[in-house]
Amino acid sequence: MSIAVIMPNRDPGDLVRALTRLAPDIPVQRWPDIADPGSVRLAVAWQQSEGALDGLPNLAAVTSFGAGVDGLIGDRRLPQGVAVGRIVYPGLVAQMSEYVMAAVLAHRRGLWQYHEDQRDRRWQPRFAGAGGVAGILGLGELGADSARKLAAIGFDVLGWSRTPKSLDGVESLSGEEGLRELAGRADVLVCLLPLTASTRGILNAALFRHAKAGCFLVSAARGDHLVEADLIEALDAGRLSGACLDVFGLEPLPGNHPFWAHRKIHVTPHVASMTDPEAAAAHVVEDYRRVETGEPLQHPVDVERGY
Ligand code: NDP
Ligand code: OXD
Repeated sequence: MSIAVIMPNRDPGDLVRALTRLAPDIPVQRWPDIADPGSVRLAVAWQQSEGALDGLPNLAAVTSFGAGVDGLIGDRRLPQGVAVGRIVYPGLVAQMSEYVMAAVLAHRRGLWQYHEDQRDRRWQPRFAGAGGVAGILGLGELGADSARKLAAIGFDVLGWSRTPKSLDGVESLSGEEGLRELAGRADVLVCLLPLTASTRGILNAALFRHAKAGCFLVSAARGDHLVEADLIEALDAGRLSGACLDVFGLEPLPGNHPFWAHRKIHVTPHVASMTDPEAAAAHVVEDYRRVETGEPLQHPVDVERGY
């Protein structure tokens, strides 16, 4: 029995080496060179091409090489009946919280503005109090940690999720009403939702109209949460004060995209929380063992629900 690694758009070398080191007893096959398709029990996939999971008759589970599963679930040829999982581990969660706090604090303390001032040799102090209201969309593995950490450094934190949550220092909101309330109160809006049919395009003109004047947006989950033209419109109209974006509808962000040159937009190249192949290998080996012993995956995904 074996593991298949299916990552057409990135070099799977580090992951394969780590798997082999951690579990020399488990054969690992790299797509597209699957010499023994009948032996594959678990596949690790990231941006797999449609059909890459076909022809594996004993496949029991697919684990996404990351926390997001929209690419996996969006595969129209995802084999029916296989368990779907994803990789989440403490370091992945901590990286995202660092990114979120870095973006929120850089905005809060005006660091981007001072960076521009320095370029122009301008000495211009601006008063910037402390704290404020942070609104987090999505209180899952990533959102809940960011919410707790923002609360711990003095922010009033509102969190929005499908089902109500009880998290220390975080006011839980849900439903359409809750989303509008959060938007209206938050100085900083952070999106950490999974991309599903109900969250696609959620960062749009209607939401920005409800947003508190001067709200700052951090979008770090998936590019298709954001209606890009609506963001530019809200920034240019002064409704939002700025945005820090890690994810985009099209990645890499094309060179002629207006986000690159927009003075109120800060772009990072989908790096908020990158999966570490070593940590991923340990996770994958454990998922494989669970498949073989008939236990559920560590982070199972509800395919119907979309996350
Ligand atoms: P989880 O599945 O753990 O959490 C998702 C959260 O979103 C849950 O709180 C869920 O509510 C909430 N949610 C889902 N749908 C809705 C909805 N329709 N309305 C309101 N709330 C909703 O996800 P993670 O926290 O692990 O990850 C979030 C996303 O971050 C990933 O899907 C991925 O796209 C992105 N990501 C980005 C990375 C980057 O580097 N930029 C790295 C890693 C992940 P409930 O709790 O009630 O179910
Ligand atoms: C992920 C990502 O989903 O890197 O893990 O975007």
